[in-house]
Amino acid sequence: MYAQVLDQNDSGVKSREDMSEQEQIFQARIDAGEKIEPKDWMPDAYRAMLIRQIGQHAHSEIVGQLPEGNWITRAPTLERKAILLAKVQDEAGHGLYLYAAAETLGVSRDQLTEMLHQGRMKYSSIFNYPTLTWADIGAVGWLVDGAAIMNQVPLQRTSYGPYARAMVRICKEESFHQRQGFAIMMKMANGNDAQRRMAQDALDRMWFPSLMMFGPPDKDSTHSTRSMAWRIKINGNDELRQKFVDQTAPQIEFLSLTCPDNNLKWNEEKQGYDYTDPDWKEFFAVLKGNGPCNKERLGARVKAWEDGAWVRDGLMAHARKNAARTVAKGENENVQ
Ligand code: FAQ
Repeated sequence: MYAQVLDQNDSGVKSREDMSEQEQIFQARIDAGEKIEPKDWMPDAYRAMLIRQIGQHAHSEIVGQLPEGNWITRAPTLERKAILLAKVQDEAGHGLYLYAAAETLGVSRDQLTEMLHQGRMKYSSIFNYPTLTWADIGAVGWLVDGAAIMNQVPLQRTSYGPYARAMVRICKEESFHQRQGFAIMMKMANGNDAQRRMAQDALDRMWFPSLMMFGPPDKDSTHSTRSMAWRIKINGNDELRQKFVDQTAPQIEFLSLTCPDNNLKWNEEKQGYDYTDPDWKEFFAVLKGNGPCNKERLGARVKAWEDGAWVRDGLMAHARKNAARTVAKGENENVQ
């Protein structure tokens, strides 16, 4: 059922004349800023678009734990370890809220997980890059969470109620994550020469992959037009990328670091920074599974799923016994 719905996920926008009466009423509700709730009628393609985006978002939160989890045992102080642990736990929580939001659309978490493991669903490209030094953990919080918030704050106003509500809490937590990342970067950038070099190196490696998080340029975006007509997405990919650059460029200056993009320059006329696009060939190669860590990340998720089978089996067996006990108790009471 889910795969069938996903297959109907074409990207064209219907003109009002081509819409059925039901679709017109639905579109009018969206245009009026109403929230769509799980039991409301919705076009199959709207449902599929949401399952794809929310599922991909949930997978990103879960896979996103891996590059940071890599540093929990190596955090430089007890305090930093406690903060990083809390952050990674938050990401797990975000994944769970999002899987729960997707489940309201009629797809189970197990189905979404299976699709991820089969390579039929994606997660954010950024998590296919390695975290090589402690400064990378700062850069992940500062740049990756920074980009995530830029994209997610508008999603609090997305048209699907359960997704919009999940985003409210997620955004609050992401904003703490971004600050902790920037705090690490400040410490490193104001530290000794070796620490400054590590901070610069982290920025050099993370800058362009962070810009990729917003998706391909609008002209190559397959879903934007339809997604924005349904107010699933509120902004285009390029608009949010520009906002991120405008927000981050002064922060780079504040840290006395150098952006790896030599063309980054304030443009008075457009009241924004000019910047170089990331290498889109690299982006699409990462999406196809050929990034530096794709195999490692997916391998870790599949292993965790397989290693956890006995826990799921145990819980299911317990649930079955409980259900049988409840039925037997009911039958006994009926007999008496
Ligand atoms: N990576 O037509 P569009 C986080 C795919 S959460 C991989 O423009 P759309 C928290 C796209 O799926 C980060 N794939 O797509 C954290 C489509 O392929 P498909 C995740 C990408 O959906 C921090 C194709 O390219 N955030 O970081 C990417 O309209 C730190 C064409 O693209 C969300 O998921 C990409 N970067 O716009 C955790 C937010 N970009 O599916 C731990 C919600 C595009 O047809 C540590 N999602 N693709 O096979 C969105 O806002 C949107 O889905 C976009 C993409 C903007 C990401």
